[in-house]
Amino acid sequence: MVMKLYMTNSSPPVRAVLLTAEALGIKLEHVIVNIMALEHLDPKFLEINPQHSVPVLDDNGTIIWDSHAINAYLVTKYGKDDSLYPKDSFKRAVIDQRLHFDSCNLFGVLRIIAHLMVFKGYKIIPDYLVEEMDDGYKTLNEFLKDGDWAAGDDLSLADFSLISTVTSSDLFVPVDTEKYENIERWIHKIKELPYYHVNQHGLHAFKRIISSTHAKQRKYSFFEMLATTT
Ligand SMILES: N[C@@H](CCC(=O)N[C@@H](CS)C(=O)NCC(=O)O)C(=O)O
Repeated sequence: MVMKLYMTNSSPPVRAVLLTAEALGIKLEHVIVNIMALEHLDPKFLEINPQHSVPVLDDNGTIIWDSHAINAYLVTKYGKDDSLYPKDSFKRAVIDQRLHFDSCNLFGVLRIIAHLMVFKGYKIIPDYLVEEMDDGYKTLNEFLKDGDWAAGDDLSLADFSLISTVTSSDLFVPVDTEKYENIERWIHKIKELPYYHVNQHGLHAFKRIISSTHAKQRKYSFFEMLATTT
């Protein structure tokens, strides 16, 4: 039976799963959860995922949420090989570190910014979040110093999570490509993957949502802001 993916393709974590499924040649039935219409808070959806987030995978009754967990599951259970998520303990630990970095740092900050803009009516991104995002870019640029891909010399799940996040966060806090040229090189490389269009497609939907918020960065620094409020 075809696995179901509860999703909305504007979501960066959903796009990370769609990239993984494409890379593995897995077909998924898409079940759309409209977050703008708050369908993720519907009691029926909460029964499936009490964390009320997409993506959620339903593999014939086995429910998994969190894009990073879903991707690891898909490779482990359905991958023809383990290249995207190697069993080798050190290689896997490096990929896991990048995935947690995505979750806590880059996507973690993006999620807060998007939430403030889309649901809380903020028109200006607080300086602190811009600085946090930029610090994430700086770290990612370092990761990319020694290899073509986010976790070294080989394409892995880390690339799928991080590219869907970075191409989205770039709309709020643009990546300074002069400062972070490794990120620019990496983005170009990922765009050459034959299934990259999956991310691009959802990114357009994300762009449409956030362009309606007219988000702007602050023009003054966090410390200046503090000075004006004390
Ligand atoms: N760590 C989760 C994050 C998922 C997430 O935050 N998804 C957002 C959409 S981009 C969502 O469902 N937001 C609604 C909510 O959490 O209430 C993952 O990687 O799947």
